[in-house]
Amino acid sequence: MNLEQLNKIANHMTAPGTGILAADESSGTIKKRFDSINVQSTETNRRNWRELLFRTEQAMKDYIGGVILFDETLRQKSDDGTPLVKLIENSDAIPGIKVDTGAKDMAAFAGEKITSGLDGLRDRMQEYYQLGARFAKWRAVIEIDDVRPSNACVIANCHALARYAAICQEAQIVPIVEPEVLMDGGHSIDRCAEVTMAALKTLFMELHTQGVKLEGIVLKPNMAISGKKCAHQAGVEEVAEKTVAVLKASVPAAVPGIAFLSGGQSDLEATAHLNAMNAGFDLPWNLTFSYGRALQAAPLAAWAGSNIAAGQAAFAHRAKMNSLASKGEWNEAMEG
Ligand code: 5MM
Repeated sequence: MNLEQLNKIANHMTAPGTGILAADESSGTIKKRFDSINVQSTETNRRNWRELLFRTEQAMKDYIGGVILFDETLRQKSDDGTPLVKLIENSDAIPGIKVDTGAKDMAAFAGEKITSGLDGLRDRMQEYYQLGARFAKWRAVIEIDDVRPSNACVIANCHALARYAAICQEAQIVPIVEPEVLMDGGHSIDRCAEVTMAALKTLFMELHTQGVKLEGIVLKPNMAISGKKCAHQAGVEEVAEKTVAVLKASVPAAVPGIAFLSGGQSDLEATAHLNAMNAGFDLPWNLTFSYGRALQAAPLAAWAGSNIAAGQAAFAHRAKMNSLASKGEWNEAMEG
């Protein structure tokens, strides 16, 4: 393993002003997104949508350091025969691949999930590297209420994340490690912070046990945030302060970059929270975005299956706003 090279890739994707586009929706998820704009989820439409994003040239060059792809997209070509991976590389962004095979029901712990995909992963990694992927992503899903998550759920998911990360590094691929504590539910921000802290502490213990080099990973966590149904919604400053406190207490400084998921936050919330953290705190890591919905919701609605220019303009705008937030230089007036 060439750790210096892994570290360089992790830093490239999370450098101030730069973040990651999560475009790795699995077939079921992209169908839901397309349903919302009445577009059929065919292979061609999925290709057209993603090509639109990757051909937003200036925004891709200026603000996007990495793109997470689904297996299908990694193999697709545009109408003129250019592989989509090539479009990403041409804008100096790095192509990556989602390698987990989804969150499945856990045995013995009703209502909880364990992410699958370790079987055969070592072999799949070789092919993904040949196809151009230089980083990968694995997402664990942790549900939260008064009693959940169980220790079993947290430990099993963190163990799987660590084994995945070790396999990635062996194949010279940077692992994005994503333990997502969901926003769904009526829990308070303090309960979310408590569970997120426990998950991250377990994760870094497992990463250590499995021999993963922290200099060659990117962490993709949730923010500490109120549950969607919680009566009291914490404000921007409280989210920033509590998220930074959790991260500082659980993420070693050797990690080069932390790139948040948006998790169902509105576009503006996701940008404002990231900005407040970068503007208000001295941090030992790069702190940026790896957003799916908070980067794609506005352009998807603007595109609506046919309006390429409007879709690209909306994507360029959100990417720029989040780029500014990754430097703590955003304010709401810039939203126009
Ligand atoms: C883009 O969505 C990713 C894939 O989701 P599925 O496996 O459910 O299809 C997802 O992992 C995403 O990368 C993260 O949840 C972050 O996306 P958001 O929308 O939360 O920023």
